[in-house]
Amino acid sequence: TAVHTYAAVDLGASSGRVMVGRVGPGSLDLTEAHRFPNRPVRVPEGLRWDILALYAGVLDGLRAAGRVDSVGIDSWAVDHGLLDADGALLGNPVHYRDARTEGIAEQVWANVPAAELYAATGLQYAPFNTLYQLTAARSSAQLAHAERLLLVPDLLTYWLTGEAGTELTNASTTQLIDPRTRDWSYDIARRLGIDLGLFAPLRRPGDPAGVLRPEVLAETGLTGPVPVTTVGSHDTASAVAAVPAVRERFAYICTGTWSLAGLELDAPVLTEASRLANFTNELGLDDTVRYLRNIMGLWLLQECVREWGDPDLPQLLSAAAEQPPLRSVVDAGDAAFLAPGRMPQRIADACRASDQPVPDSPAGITRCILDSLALAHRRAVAEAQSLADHPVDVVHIVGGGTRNALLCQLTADACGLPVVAGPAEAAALGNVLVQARAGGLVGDRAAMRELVARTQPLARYEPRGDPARWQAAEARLTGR
Ligand code: LFR
Repeated sequence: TAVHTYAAVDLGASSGRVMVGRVGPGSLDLTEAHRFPNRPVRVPEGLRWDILALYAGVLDGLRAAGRVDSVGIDSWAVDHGLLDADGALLGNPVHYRDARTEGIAEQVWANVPAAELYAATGLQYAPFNTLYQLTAARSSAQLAHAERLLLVPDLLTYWLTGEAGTELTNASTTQLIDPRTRDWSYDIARRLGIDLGLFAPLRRPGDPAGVLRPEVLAETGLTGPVPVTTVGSHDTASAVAAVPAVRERFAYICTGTWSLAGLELDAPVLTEASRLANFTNELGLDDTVRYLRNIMGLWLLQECVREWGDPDLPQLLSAAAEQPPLRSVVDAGDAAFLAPGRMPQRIADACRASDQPVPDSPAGITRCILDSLALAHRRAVAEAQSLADHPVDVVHIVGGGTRNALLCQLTADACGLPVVAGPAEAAALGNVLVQARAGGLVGDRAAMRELVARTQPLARYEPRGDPARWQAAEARLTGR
């Protein structure tokens, strides 16, 4: 038939899903085959991913998906498993919110100054970049016994196919890739004592990644051969690939646990001003650069909601919409919010420390979070345009946050630009489209985006009110 079917495995920080995409000439639809929770586990040695539960979820999802032409896998970035000489996994992958990287960056910068590191790798400072994780682990027994390091999607691909590779868009989040050559930063790795021999050969979105092993076929009830295709295995790379921008110059915000706000560029911006503004140059599809800033995102709200015992979300959001606007804001880019736990108290503390009213109800705190996110979106979108000298006329919001109409409207208001919201499952769609493109079913990146724009429901939000209010709120945080 003219319609092809693809399984997209998309793992987020709080849930994983296996989606089925059907692509035909001019058609694209996506359905959910299986969704499962991703529950990190705290053991005596720290916070770990339950990688076996995730792999079991992937197998259940493939069984539910049924016959597919190919499979692709994406997940969050930076985290990895270490394998021994027999190819067996050494321990549970460490969660990027684990405390082991505290104080590590300073040790790294003593060897390679932060400015030099940025000029070489283009990566914003985040304590969890793989580079810092490997430095934190340098005298661990596990690393001493490791022969191979596989990033999470590459590890799952290895378990499915028996073939090991390192996908480039996700590799770019390790801080060991040079965004100009799109190859390893050999000099940085050498100076920091990181063994690049741990990494399997680089592969790019669209490359073949093997076929499902016979045991996997037996477990999932599928009939082989079922190829696995390399996609933009960093979820944000897949999500950016599915931004439904057609002709306009656009900024994007990928929303979910994180908000990743920025631009798609042809070349990295490695200036000192860019480093100080903490913008990252991650790699995207087709040698593009994802020039963006990490903002805490809906993590702030997820953690509060967990603390409040899971109240009804739509009700909470409509109560938040009734709250007075911009009463108190916090810096949603602050790494102080990275660790789990006590989030309502930490937000209250931040308001107190900046001499603002302390929100005291769930609705008030929720409004403070959404105003703060919109403000952080505004700042990232504005600064990216000026640092990259790349003006835009529209902001695309993709990912789970598109379901939060208040957040979308506040973002339009704060940015003073129209917002186009959708699709919610952008990462899965980008994953599907790269597989379809590898199969010759869709053309270039522009054609992929046009197909998303034509087939997926999108909502448009016009900016309202006076953007000067947002300027004033920003001044409360920056003192400018
Ligand atoms: C989003 C994301 C971000 C990355 C963070 C940690 O899911 O992949 O892009 O910075 O998770 O890996």
